[in-house]
Amino acid sequence: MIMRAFFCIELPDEVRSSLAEQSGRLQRTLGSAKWVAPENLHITLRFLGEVDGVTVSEIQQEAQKVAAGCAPFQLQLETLGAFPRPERARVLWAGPAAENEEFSKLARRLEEAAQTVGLPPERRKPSAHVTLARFRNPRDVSTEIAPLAGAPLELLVNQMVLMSSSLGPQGPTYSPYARFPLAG
Ligand code: 2AM
Repeated sequence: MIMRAFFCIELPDEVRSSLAEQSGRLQRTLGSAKWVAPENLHITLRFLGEVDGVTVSEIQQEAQKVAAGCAPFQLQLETLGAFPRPERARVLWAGPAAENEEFSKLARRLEEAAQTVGLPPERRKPSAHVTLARFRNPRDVSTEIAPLAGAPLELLVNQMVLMSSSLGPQGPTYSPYARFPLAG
């Protein structure tokens, strides 16, 4: 068994629909890009890539321990932002205005877990964000970067999800594979 997978935080319906609405508005001004479908909006904790059955079972054991050691926390989505920077954006996102320590801790522990089961290290620093769009060619979105309408969108992060992803011509389809309640 080989599965494309990642750990993420799911969004409550009201946060998802608010982001979908704002994404729809941005779509009308920015146009051509790969816009993330509303049902696919999420906050990535750790992308695993293609993993085999043994790795999936081992990472679940490690994730269990991580979740047992982290307490639920609040996350506020306050602003639009862009990677690597607004003037040459490849990714347009919604997220907190500043680093969230609890998110960073959870992501750091998952990074350790991934390395424990033999996955290669992730070089990118984890940052809490919901990807709204990806641009094939970098573009200037600096005039769009602003606080989110109706901000802050608040969510209680009380579990993380191991998501499987299958890639199709219409884009990815995500299915929750396992859930890990934060119980620390
Ligand atoms: P993102 O959080 O910035 O959007 C599922 O593909 C998720 O894993 C995406 O949301 C994506 O980033 C993240 N991810 C990280 N590295 C990836 C990679 N090499 N390929 C695909 N997705 C990756």
